[in-house]
Amino acid sequence: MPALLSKMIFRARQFELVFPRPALVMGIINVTPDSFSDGGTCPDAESAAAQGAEMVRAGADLLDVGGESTRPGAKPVPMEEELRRVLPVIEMLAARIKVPISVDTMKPAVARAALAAGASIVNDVGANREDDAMWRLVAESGAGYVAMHMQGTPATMQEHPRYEDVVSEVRDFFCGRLGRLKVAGVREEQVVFDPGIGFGKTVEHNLQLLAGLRSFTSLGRPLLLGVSRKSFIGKVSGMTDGERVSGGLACTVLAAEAGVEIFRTHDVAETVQALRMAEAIRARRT
Ligand code: HH2
Repeated sequence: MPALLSKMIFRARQFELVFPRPALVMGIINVTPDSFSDGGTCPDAESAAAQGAEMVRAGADLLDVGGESTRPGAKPVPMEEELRRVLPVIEMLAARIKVPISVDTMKPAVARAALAAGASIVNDVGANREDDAMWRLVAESGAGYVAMHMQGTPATMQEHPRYEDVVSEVRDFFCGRLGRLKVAGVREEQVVFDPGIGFGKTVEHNLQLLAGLRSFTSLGRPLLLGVSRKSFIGKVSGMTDGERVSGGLACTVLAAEAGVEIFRTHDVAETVQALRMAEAIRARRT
């Protein structure tokens, strides 16, 4: 928990999260056959819900349920299929666990159904959209909203990522989105920002964003970061085949130091352990 941070509130329907506080861990449940790291590990809703309950036991503060892979080159999933994948899992989790459930979707209709099924946060990797239907839904439902930066779409984003200055362009994007969200009726307290590691970025862009995280903290909203098992970790470390957990933990500890409050991860127990150690040491700094 970095010192001297001013108080922030993140509201997501019935949940109110007050910062500064120990960093939060968001466990990833991908109900997809093709996610880059854990695709196919949840063959049915029951096993996905069991995995979510296990993540909560391991210390997850939030769960993120997704039914459409956004890995580079991924093809969009039809709405009916995405609904079929995520809704039973969200319903089961809402009946079994008490932590906020987020739905990882770019489709307003999926978000609407997920909120009705018990989700309280919309994790929108498509926050670079122009259409405001998602934001009006967030405004009317009182859901929390993760506004993630992406250049392009998952199908094309890794073709030619291009920035003059990736940190200031992502920062400008956040400022601009906050304005658009407010016009749509979303309150600032509902919003979390995410720089979108790997979404229309080269390895160098990802590293520059991780090095520049502090410049986003002055926006006054919590930051969420998703580095878990991503390919840039293998490229930097020269270990392209491994699961890349340790490299992700290094990013996590440094990002927590820079003021990131929420970590989206496949590896909940490891991430919780790394964060609690870093926080215990930081609390003793003079
Ligand atoms: N990364 C992925 C998916 N959703 N949401 C946010 N807010 N931030 C991220 O960094 C992020 C995200 C990609 O990871 P994963 O879900 O493991 O893979 P896939 O998209 O292939 O299902």
